[in-house]
Amino acid sequence: MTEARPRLRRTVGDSLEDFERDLISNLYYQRGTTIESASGPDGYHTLAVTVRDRLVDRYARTAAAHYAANPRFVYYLSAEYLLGRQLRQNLLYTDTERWVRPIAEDLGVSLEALEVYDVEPGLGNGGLGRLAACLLDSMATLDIPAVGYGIRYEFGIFKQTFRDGQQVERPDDWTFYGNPWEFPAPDDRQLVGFYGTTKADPKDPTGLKKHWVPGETVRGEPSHMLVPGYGTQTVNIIRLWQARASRESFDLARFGVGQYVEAVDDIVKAENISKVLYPDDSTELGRELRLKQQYFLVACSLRDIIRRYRLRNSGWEGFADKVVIQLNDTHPVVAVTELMRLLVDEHGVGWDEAWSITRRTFNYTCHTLLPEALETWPVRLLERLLPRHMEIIYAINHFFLEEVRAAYPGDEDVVRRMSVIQEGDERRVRMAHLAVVGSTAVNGVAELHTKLLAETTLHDFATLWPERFHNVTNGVTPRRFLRMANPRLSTLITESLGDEGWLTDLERLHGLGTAADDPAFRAAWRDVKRQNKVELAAAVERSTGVLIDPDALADVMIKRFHEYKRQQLKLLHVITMVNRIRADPQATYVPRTVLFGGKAAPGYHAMKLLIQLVNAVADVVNTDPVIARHLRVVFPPDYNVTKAQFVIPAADLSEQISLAGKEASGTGNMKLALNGALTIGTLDGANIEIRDRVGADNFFLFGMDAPAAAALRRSGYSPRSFYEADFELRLAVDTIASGAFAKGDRSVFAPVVDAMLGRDEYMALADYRAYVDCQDTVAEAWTDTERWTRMSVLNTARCGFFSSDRTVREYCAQIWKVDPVRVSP
Ligand code: HBZ
Repeated sequence: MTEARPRLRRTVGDSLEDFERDLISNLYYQRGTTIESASGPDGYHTLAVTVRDRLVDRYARTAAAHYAANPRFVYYLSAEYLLGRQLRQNLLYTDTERWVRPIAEDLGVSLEALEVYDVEPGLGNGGLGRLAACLLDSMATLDIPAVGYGIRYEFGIFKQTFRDGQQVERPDDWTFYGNPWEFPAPDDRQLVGFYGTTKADPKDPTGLKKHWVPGETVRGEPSHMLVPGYGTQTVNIIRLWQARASRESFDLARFGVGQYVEAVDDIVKAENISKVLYPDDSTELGRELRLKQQYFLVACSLRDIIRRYRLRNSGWEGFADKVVIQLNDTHPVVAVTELMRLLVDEHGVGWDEAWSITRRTFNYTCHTLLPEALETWPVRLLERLLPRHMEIIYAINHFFLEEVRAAYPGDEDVVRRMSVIQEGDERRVRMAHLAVVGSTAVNGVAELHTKLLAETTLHDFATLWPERFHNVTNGVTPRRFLRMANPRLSTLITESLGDEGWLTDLERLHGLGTAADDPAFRAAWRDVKRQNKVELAAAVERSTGVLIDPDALADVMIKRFHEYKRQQLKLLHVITMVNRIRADPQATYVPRTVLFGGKAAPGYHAMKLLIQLVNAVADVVNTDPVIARHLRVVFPPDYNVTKAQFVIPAADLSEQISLAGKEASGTGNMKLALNGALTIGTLDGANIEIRDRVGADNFFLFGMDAPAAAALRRSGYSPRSFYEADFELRLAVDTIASGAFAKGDRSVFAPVVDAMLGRDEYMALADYRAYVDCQDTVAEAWTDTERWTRMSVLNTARCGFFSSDRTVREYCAQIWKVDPVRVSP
């Protein structure tokens, strides 16, 4: 390997003195203030850039090493990233926290006080966005050359507040005070077209090459954030695109005549593209804008990928050897057509060669099983917004259906089912089909999910191309979700295992297995959990005003509100506990705190009403002196990555109660088990793999499995028959219907009751009895403290598999075929 560039000089030192000097210098020369007059935000920003600069050094060396090695790169395309707070992470990854604490103390501030200014970039909705962040962390940690591409939404996921118990969404103006972690890179801006017309190329006899004349162009301006690896020198980047109007968009003439609003019309329209993250698909509004976002991300990123490829390579034959693109769900799938367009129309590559390159470049991860969550776009919308791409889709589909017809002569039914175009009153493009057709590998995110994908949603494709289908079970980064979130447990683990090697080799947690039998270790384990609960209790009191008992069983359900996840089932259990206490206040009960966390999509009315019901039940429970002696229900608003890091280490019981066959994987389930919470769960998603590993004795299983649920549905499911057959269930549902949680008003929560007794789409009532009985087993188990602790330790000890490092290694081996590039210090 030759060094093609001059040697890079290090600019920051690595001693405490260097760090302190840089802090002061940054405060003066970056922030323009002095120690005496610095505000909290001044302190935070100064610390942030000082820590960041340590990473810039590594980034420069990473870029040089990558340039020299010219390796195959992974490009991760995702509409969402939930990165979490950056300050603590970067202190840990640069090992500078040990300096910062004493320096801050000297200056009379605490790290905790500065951290309140560390705003989490909420550029995602839930599991899919957080998975993207975990994978980036692990790729850097494993020295995998990678870039994440996303959108720099001006407003991230909304802030959730409660007014009279109802969810109220407020904008998340996350960059209001500036973001010290990002670097604008205006030189790498890209132009993106929309609308317009296409023209045939008279010189092209095949008719497959065309010329697109867009009717509108928008600039994409990138900035990047650093993604450091843990325990290594590699620092990768995530590149985020922001939409900017082209310069001509400002109408000076109109402005001159006082038409101030009209003068900036085009600017506003263009910049709306990256204005706001879509809070999933539940709202019909703004569909066109959402498709625009998707194409904007794809167009900017592909041009950037090609630019990077050309820095060291020429010709197109080798493109797929240097570039592998992972499509995170269907949101960026229009990339398949964009790469075809770039190759065929703009770079003159023949269709067949372009298709071979494209197919070898892309891979697709599916994150759902719900048919309604599979994206489709109206043909008419695509024809208008992306006319050339629609033509390319027709051509891809034409050649693809020829292949299908060759494989199944005379079977037009299979052709109709597999076609990229869905026929009907309104013809639509099936993005998942386009993704499978245009990819080398397709993967599900847990074993059951992959199996069900191949058997149901993508059955025809898995039959035609079995070699394309893979499973890569999700994982989570142990750095953020164990080491950072749970420093006490981490210290205990390190003491027990002898060193911190487990942080990058999580299977080493198995070493805790023997410690589970040591009463002193168990006592220490309990002590950590209790301290975490004391801390959580203080935070919960601050945010909700409700006092919780750190000695009560902490029963947590933290995830997006969705019918299939079945928060309604958890609520029926809570109400059953209430009814039991009311019926027999003198009996002994295991004290519990039930903690809910999660947002509902703003347009998802059923789930917003359920949130209101949770809050209403919490009110009744927490203010009734008899009930509150045994039970508390809390719902701290605005669950996000930061709050997850508070709640997860304090949890005793992890609620993973989706209807079997509906949750693709789950990742919260992994984070909680890794932190020693016991799971109560169905045989769904990755729960199955968690249970396989921690052992059936250390997992509270209940309910129907996926085949049983499917069979019940086929046989004609009647929620009412379950309601009528079970006294406690009837009482719980009737309690809601009676208006007991709405000051006697029966109408408020009537839709919840109607949904339960009418369709009960996710069969909560069918699993109710098994669930409540299983919760009784949980309560019983809780009373045997030593046994519970042992189970808790074994959960942590046996969850090493669920590190996202393992996930990334599997992607590398099965799908990406990339090798690490080491960066020397
Ligand atoms: O992806 C989740 C799955 O529900 C979960 O089971 C899995 O563990 C996780 C990671 O693989 N899916 C999502 O989070 N999906 C979304 O957030 C989403 C966002 C926008 C959409 C559709 C879905 O338009």
